[in-house]
Amino acid sequence: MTMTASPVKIAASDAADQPTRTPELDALYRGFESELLVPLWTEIGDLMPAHPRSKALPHLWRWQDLLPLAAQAGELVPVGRGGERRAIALANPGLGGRPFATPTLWAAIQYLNPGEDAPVHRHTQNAFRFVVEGEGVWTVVNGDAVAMRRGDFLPQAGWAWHGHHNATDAPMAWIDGLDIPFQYALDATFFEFGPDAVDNLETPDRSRSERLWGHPGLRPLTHLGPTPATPLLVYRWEHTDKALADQLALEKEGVAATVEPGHAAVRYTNPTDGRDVMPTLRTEFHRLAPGTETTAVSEVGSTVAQVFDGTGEVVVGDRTWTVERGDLFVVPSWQPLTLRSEHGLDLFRFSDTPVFENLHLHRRQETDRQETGR
Ligand code: 1HN
Repeated sequence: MTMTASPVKIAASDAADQPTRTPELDALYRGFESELLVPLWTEIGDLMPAHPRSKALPHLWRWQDLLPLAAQAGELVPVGRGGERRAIALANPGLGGRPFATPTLWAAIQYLNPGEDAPVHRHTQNAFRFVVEGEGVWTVVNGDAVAMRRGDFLPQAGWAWHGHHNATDAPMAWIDGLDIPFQYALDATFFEFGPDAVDNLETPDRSRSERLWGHPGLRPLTHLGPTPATPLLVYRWEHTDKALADQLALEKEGVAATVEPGHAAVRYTNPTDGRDVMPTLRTEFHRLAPGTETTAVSEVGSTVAQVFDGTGEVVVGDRTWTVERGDLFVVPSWQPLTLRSEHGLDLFRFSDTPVFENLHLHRRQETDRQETGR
């Protein structure tokens, strides 16, 4: 077999315990290269840092920049079989131009014109939609048509059939979150085309999933055995909003109801077991009362967040941004996050935390920003 140029390049280490460079040592390293071998002593610093050093960077995308570009794609680019979705992904500037928001998470803005269908397909990737503004699209998951409206969170388990249909005369944009980069790294991905047209064009106010699963604390006796993964297909804004308002009201009444003073939060959970709605994705909604600053927290794993309402300041590692409705930002692994708001802030966030928890790799640390800011 002829050898092509070796992809392995060994840099002579300048670590203190290394031998001085000699012709013999160079020949040894060339030998390693041509046999596709890499000695640990030249790599250990990168492979085993003292704490996670993500290649992903903290980054902010402004909704006022994203939305006009998505609308322009709506004018110029059809949606249909092959491309499947008019979805435009956030590409983290540290990840080499791949459409990856973080090493594990995909995030995109998707846009559907009046009367348009996004064709039916299924994939092993877990997905969700979150609606920051507008309404008029029904996402049809395994034949169940689910209305999408502002503030709604719509999870969709891997391998569920799904297509979208805009039944109104206005375009609609929303965000998608998926575990694409994670499954890509694991070589675990399967995909299948379904019908070209969305098979159920009904536009019910409430989906079948809500009618069966959407009653707090009430589990249908028809489903005491194995239940579908992610049975509830939408978490409506009215419930999320009320839960957060009640937490802040209870805190005022002296009941311990918030994460920390002025900071209310809920996690979207599976109604049958109280766990995260999807095995790879954690999804939460956070509300800061006016005049709140959160404790800086570093966590293993990465987060993408979208401002739902209000304004505030977001600090991620050494970056600080002033944010408003629709803005999306990335928190790479182990970079401390602080939120501040003078007038109140509502924030949707998703992360890969369940992966790390299940693999016993999750760590969380409240941080003194002075000491660890990079
Ligand atoms: C997908 O199916 C959707 O169903 C959104 O809306 C984004 C990105 C890559 C592959 C499939 C959707 C996607 C996607």
